[in-house]
Amino acid sequence: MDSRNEFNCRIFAFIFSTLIMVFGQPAWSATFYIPDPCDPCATIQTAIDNADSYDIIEVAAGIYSGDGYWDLDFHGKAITVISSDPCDPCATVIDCSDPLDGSHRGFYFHSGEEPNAIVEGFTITNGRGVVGGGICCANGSSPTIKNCVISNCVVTGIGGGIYCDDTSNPLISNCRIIANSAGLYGGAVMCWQSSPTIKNTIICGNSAQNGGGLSCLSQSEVYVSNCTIFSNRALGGWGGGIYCAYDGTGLNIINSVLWGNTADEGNQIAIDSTGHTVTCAILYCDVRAGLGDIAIADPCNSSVSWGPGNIDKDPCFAQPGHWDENLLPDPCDDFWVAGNNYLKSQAGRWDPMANGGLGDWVIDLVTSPCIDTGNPGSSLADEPCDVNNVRVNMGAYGGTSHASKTPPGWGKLADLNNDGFVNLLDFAIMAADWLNSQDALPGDVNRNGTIDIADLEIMANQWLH
Ligand SMILES: [Ca+2]
Ligand SMILES: [Ca+2]
Ligand SMILES: [Ca+2]
Ligand SMILES: [Ca+2]
Repeated sequence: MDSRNEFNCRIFAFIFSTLIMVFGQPAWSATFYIPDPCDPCATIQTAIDNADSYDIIEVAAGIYSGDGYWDLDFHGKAITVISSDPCDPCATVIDCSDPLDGSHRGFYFHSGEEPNAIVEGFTITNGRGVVGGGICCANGSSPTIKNCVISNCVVTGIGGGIYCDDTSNPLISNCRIIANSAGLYGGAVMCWQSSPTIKNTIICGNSAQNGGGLSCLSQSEVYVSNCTIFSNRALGGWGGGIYCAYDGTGLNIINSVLWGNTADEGNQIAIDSTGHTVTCAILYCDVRAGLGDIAIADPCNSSVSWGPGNIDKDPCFAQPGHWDENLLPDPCDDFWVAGNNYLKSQAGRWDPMANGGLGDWVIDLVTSPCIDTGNPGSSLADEPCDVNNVRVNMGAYGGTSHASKTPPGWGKLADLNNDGFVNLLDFAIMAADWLNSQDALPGDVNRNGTIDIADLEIMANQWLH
């Protein structure tokens, strides 16, 4: 290539990358609208079939059902399927219920999709089948699923809401996975040799035989941050909230709430490690009954890395949902009555129903112990900017613009182990990582990526408070 051509190539590459940086998509990408005013036969699936990389398919509010609106297949494309109001997933519904009793799910990713294959802002409901009632990710498919509600999906096998199989590592963020069920494993999410990241997500009111909420099996390395895992049930089995089993499986959970889950063994978490190696790290979480609600089948093979910063205190949800036993004691016909899992606060809690349904901040009589007790080194991200807000909250709304607010004097930045005091125990946690540079280390209280004298100075100022 002569120097002039090389120069032109570089200019083109610069313009291309600038366009992607500025607009998040190339300027020549197309947007398809569903319904399409020019083509009454167009469906979400025909739009996907006609789309090229970086195209967007925008779906208007409404309830969609039938061929072309369920079992949606991206064919490996890097496209975005988004509702016209992605902040209100309840307005745009993919209803998989089939009057002919067929089995359908919302999305089927099986062509190696990558994180730039995006589903955003939908409710996916009434899916049926054997695996993955709402969404199935298989064959190394790792899409992004955000701002979605996945509810009332039922499978006879595994993964009532979402199934991840064979090195499929989706990002699941800002979702609500509610009232789904699986006959065997993973009422909400099932992972088999897959490593999803699940963040800012509510997993509640789901059920399965094992792993009422989440099941992680066979070389799955699952990352859970800022999630609320509440009132899921293992019916006659292990792991009400989370079930982990088989060699090489790892569970990493931080800044999350595990509360009110039930099972025969391991109400909140069960590690079924007989003959297998399973690892589990839990830090800055509110776990009901603490280690007492975590069952380990074979402690010689597996371990729980516990803390720092775990607590066992009523999270004070604004309006926790509950199971209705449906007049009969048999749990199989019970149904979930949805609530909301915002944390009560004397300084302000977001109430989506206030102000005539537009949402507004309201004041409570108590403050949740999950407010400002997340990892001191974690970013506050989009939490309300306020001088009293010194740490990220635990639970699904921590790090979001709807995180409950911090009363004056409530947050203790340098209380690294959440025992209410700043003392030698906290210093020991900071000292263990001294001069280490890594994201979100608990002792990095000024959150600049390194633990050094500046962090120690902050701790010294709060010493013995
Ligand atoms: Ca019942
Ligand atoms: Ca906070
Ligand atoms: Ca402390
Ligand atoms: Ca620092």
